[in-house]
Amino acid sequence: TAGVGQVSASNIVTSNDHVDPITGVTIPEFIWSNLHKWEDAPAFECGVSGRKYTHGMINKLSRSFGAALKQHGLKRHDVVCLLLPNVPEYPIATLGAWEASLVVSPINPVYTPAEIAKQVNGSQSKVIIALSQFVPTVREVQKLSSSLKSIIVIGDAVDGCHSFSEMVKVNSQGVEFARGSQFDTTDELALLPYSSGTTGPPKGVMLSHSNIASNLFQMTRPGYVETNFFEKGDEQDRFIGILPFFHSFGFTVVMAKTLYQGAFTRTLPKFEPPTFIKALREHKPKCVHLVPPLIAFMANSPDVTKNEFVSIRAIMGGAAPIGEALITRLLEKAGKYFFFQEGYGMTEMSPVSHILPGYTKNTKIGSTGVILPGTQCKIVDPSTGAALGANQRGEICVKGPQNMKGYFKNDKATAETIDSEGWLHTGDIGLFDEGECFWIVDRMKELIKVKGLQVAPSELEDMLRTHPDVADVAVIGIPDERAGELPRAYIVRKKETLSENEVKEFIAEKVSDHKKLAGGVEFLPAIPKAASGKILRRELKALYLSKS
Ligand code: 4UW
Repeated sequence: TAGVGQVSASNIVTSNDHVDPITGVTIPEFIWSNLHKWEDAPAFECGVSGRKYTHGMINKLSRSFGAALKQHGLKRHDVVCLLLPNVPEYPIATLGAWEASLVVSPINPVYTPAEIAKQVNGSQSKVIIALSQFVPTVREVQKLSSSLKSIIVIGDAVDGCHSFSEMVKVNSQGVEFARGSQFDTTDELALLPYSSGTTGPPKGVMLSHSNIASNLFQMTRPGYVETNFFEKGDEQDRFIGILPFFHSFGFTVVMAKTLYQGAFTRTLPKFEPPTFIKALREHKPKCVHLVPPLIAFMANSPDVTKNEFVSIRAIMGGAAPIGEALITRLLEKAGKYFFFQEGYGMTEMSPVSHILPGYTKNTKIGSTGVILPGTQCKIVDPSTGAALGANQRGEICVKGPQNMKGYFKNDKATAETIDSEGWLHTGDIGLFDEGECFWIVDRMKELIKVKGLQVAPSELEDMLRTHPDVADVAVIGIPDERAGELPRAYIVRKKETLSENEVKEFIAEKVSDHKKLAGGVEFLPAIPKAASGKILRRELKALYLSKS
């Protein structure tokens, strides 16, 4: 059966499905390998404006865009960042950059100029591709960045910016595009998303062409992703592109997989209940990819009825703990069989390592499934490093062709995450049962997940330390029904007059919404710390839970 693994004597779980890493081809070469089968079929459609592109158009326009980027003087390994919501042009910009041997760094478009500048400067991005309406924000970013040289706008023309719609008209005939035969694709950098990993501030995650192509191949082996019947003569697979493409889940599993599988995705630039429900009704998705707050919306909102589930054969969820109760409620509401497929991933793993395979047919609700083909996993006792057997809790460690090359210009953080044997230490606590299905039970790393998006405590702590009345600080995530978690600050103040509101405002003016201290602020005489100086976040969490 697809997905069943094998536990070795040394407690390493290996997938029984063998696949070799995808090497020797770029991501575009890999993605377009089946283009002839669905060239004229629709690929992406904007759920607001109706702008629509076929697979063949995405292929052609991305090559033109790649040619234009080359004409622009951009050279192999130059970084292009994307400041875009989910729009049908997202894959054109991404694949165009790859065709031109460039590296893509996706940025959350609701970030503040200071947050954007951090990623632009960290990644040394030379070009930013943004919606025309974001240009005022980008101008602020330019004041904070020395690397950023030019702006490409999607939408109305803006003075001083290059026009995406002009660039996609460039003739790409005879242009030499990146070819996997020209370099080592396991080393060639393709994507540079930002993630804080297990500790510290957000860092550039170096994903190669081979990382992403391998992950796409692994997750689409028969039995894992249950919806692709297109090749078997069935109607085309349809998705809703609501999860942000700047995040690894939306980027690989929704956007890139749409192209690789010949699917048709309706993109939604932001979550608004009416457009989301309209998309479910009109687009008739076979599979919807969701994070827990969206699953909660579908399960709880009276505006979502049985009718919205008619076309759905699978809902794929992950990025934060979902919980059996919520999944059960969702299945009951649908009033029909659909397969709830939980996945587990991390930006650093391209991102997928585990998927609940089709054969489980909702008998393993709450499990994140088995390891992907070509991947190994072990559960390690964090204090001894020993690999543990079935039903024992420990840190999840993963080895596979989807593991990142490392963090950008940060060998120390890389060495702390990937050990000398190639195991990536996820900072998550989990276990596997006798059937080798895995369960995520806790998180030992600092990371806070708000609506499935990362919030790095150290980023907020560093900001708070710059406040003149703050002596010491720690930020943790507290549980929240709607968002999953919310950031909460514990502060040792220098002046008794410093108020909760002042602290909240101080942060609110610097960060995007999901990083705000919506979990509150509490003042303490001292921050609990280990002898090493490390913040004892568990004690703070216990303190919070004891009072709530
Ligand atoms: N249960 C509990 C889960 C789960 C989870 C992730 O922002 P990042 O780096 O990356 C992601 C990626 C999520 C993802 C990718 C592909 C996929 O198929 C899928 O499921 C359908 C999900 O979120 O954050 C990584 C961290 O997010 C937590 C966990 O702490 C992990 O280290 N996380 N999935 N199912 N927690």
